[in-house]
Amino acid sequence: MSRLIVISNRVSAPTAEQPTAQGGLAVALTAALREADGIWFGWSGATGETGELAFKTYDGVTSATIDLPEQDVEEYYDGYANRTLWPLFHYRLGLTEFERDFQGGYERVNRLFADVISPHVEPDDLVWVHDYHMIPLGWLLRQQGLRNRLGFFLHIPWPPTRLLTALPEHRRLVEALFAYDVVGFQTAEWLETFHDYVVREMGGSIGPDDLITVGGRTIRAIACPIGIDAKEFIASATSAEATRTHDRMVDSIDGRRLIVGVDRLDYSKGLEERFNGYERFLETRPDARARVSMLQVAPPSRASVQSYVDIRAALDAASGRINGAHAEIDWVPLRYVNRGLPRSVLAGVYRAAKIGLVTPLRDGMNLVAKEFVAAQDPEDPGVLILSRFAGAAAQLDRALLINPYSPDEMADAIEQALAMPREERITRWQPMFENVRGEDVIWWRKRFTDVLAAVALHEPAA
Ligand code: ADQ
Repeated sequence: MSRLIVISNRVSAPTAEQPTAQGGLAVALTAALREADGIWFGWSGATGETGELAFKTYDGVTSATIDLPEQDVEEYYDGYANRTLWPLFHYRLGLTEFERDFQGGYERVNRLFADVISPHVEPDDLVWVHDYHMIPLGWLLRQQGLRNRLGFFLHIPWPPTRLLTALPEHRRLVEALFAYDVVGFQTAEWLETFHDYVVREMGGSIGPDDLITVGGRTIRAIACPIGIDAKEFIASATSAEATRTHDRMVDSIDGRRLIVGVDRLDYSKGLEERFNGYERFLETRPDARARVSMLQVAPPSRASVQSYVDIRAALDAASGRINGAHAEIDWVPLRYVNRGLPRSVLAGVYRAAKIGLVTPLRDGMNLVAKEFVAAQDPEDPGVLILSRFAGAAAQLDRALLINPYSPDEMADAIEQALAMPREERITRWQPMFENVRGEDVIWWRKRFTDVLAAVALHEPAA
């Protein structure tokens, strides 16, 4: 069996300080790394002079991290990753910054990763690179002479060709993807937009069996939707901690129905539009105060980037406006909490909710939607209201799918969910639950690595 090498911006393998893997991706990859005796490489998250890779082995899993100088963090991470690629790939051209220095930092850090990692890769290893921070890494590893099977998975959407071409170095970025043997996207939709670029901009051709050829090089590009650690999450929804949280939530809403939103505080998650949709519901349904209460949990992220400071200020203003206009002495329409919650508490919150509002403007997948489905009581499940622009909508198509830009559609969907009879809620929830349980994160990891393991070793160009 080949070893597995995972490379991503940050490493979330368990350590002595943090012994349980955090999040589905960490769980799936940790299990695979343990089985395959692999290594997970990435940035330590610390700034400082770049020294040697720091290796740590905990509970059978080895991680290797490196510090990055402040300028690299500013240009590569805050800059090119979070101020250029993230907004562009989420269709937000107006928020995208085009700075040569950012691109320089991005290439420098990718080159550094290639330099420090390649001596640790053995010829038989499967190498799996993750996400938009590391697109050129495969090409740089090939420059070091690596002939290994190389895979890349994009966790975020692939943008339409007409948007992507606004990036001055778009061609160079996409060409680098052809150094990999397998490139994975979350949905068939992102895969199709990738095909469109390859055909229009590169004169490539799309063949059978997920094959794509450009010039003399053929790679496999697949749709491979990520899932959650379903088994663990389903179990945690009925744990003592989740049950305590559930009861606490139910007590706090005094017979009303709970609407819940849980997101990283990011403009792609459509939080401002969600608040506006809820506000429209309150304005147009005078009896709303007797019927609902909303909880939005959104821990701040990427606070060193101005657009994140701006979205936070906009949400503070919107929540203040909504509560100012609609609160009663004994009722607050919107509880807005700016911090993360432990997973079992989160599971209890989802289970107490009658409506899960998951309304990103654009999202590669969105695991919150899957967690909400997994946490429901099978006898009395809540209703998922899901943005049609989330990757998850392709699998969770029995949710109430809405256009998150429309406050009226959102208000109507809330009304429809509140009125939905129990039988219909069960009929909609059941197939979604089967999907979340079947296509979980272990399924995803296995599907990707099986495709990767089946490709032939790379032939260097003659
Ligand atoms: P993210 O944009 O970070 O990830 P998402 O899939 O929505 O997004 O959530 C990631 C995790 O964060 C979920 O497990 C969720 O429970 C957790 N989380 C969010 N808010 C939380 C809170 N307040 N407290 C505790 N936990 C919280 C990127 C892409 C997504 C893609 C994932 C995985 O943007 O589209 O689904 O990668 O590929």
